[in-house]
Amino acid sequence: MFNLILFGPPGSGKGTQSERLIAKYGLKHLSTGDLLRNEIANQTPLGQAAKSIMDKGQLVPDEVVIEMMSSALDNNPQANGFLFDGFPRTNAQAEALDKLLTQKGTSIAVVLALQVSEKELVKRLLNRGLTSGRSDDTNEEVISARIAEYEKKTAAVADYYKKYDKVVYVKGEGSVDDIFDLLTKEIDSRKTAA
Ligand code: B4P
Repeated sequence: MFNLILFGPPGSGKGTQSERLIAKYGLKHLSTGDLLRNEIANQTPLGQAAKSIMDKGQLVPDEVVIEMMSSALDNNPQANGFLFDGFPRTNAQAEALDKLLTQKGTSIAVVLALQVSEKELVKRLLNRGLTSGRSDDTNEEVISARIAEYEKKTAAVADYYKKYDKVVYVKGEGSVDDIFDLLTKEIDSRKTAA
């Protein structure tokens, strides 16, 4: 099993690159953002509670996303590897993910961390907001709040994985194709070594 985390601030290209990476490597894509938006679309109690938090640009409580991720892992027993996108976003989530994967006899192979300037992040998210219909992408104040949440709670997750020497930083600015090439080089070198 090959499991990887695509890491980075909001708008860094996690969703964009995930789609291509899962197609190339046959991994199961688990995006907490997508799972939460699915709950919102289905008007579940979880989705209704999450929507107001997401609309403010804040993180949904750890216990909610951890439970959601635990179910998603259980629902995919045939997967030959997972790509985690937007998860973990806090150290508590990282510890929980380690436990869940250990229970399944596997672990994270690598954390690929996309680096993008704040100016570029805001530009991309406002641009996506023009067409995505995502309420958290249309308001610059909410976008700033999301970036601030990332700095405050999520950036430290990279330090958590650095302890295990699993973090690789990748330049997230440039063409989608060029960034994809950088990511695949990192993955291929680890898959060969594994
Ligand atoms: P997510 O759905 O994870 O949203 P994101 O971080 O904004 O998106 P992503 O990084 O995937 O977007 P991408 O760059 O691909 O989270 C949304 C919310 O859900 C969070 O704010 C939080 O409230 C909640 N949530 C999710 N997970 C959680 C967790 N674990 N714990 C607690 N709360 C959680 O795309 C951005 C734009 O950039 C696109 O328009 C794309 O086309 C463009 N783009 C991509 N690559 C580009 C490039 N190279 N050049 C130019 N543009 C590019």
